[in-house]
Amino acid sequence: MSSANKNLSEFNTAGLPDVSQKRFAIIVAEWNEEVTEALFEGAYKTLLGNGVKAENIIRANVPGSYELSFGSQVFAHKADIDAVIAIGCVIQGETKHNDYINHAVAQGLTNVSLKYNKPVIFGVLTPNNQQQAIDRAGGIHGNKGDEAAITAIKMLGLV
Ligand code: DLZ
Repeated sequence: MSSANKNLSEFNTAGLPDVSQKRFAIIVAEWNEEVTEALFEGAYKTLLGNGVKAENIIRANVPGSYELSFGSQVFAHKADIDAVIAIGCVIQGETKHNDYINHAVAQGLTNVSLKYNKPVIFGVLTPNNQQQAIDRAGGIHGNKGDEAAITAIKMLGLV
């Protein structure tokens, strides 16, 4: 199902693991800041709403989505971080830069997750235009930040 037919803020929370003692890092790309701030807010509030303590949520900014892999690695490497959520928004432009960034970030985050055996969540929007991004950052299709937070919590149930 594409996100056009799904609300990213609606999920089944039955059976989520207890994450009251878990520590999360949220890495936020500064490009498309209006969107990434809304995604961060969604992720942060969803973690709090599911029992995570505010002092156990660490935020770090990186310049753009391309830097999310390294930013995530820095925190995944830390023994006291249980999961990392990478937040970004890469909007398709006149050139193919978005393809290069999206593929690099997807691969980079996967590599970090497997290297450190920790959930590293792809909270990156890859829309065709600004409106599609807004629709998924607290708009008509919900908030991908919410979805990323729930995904991190669910994955911690496996570790
Ligand atoms: C350069 C660039 C462009 C054109 N577009 C975006 C974007 O839509 N979203 C985003 O997060 N970052 C973008 N960047 C910046 C790159 O991610 C990166 O920060 C720079 O290429 C420096 O490495």
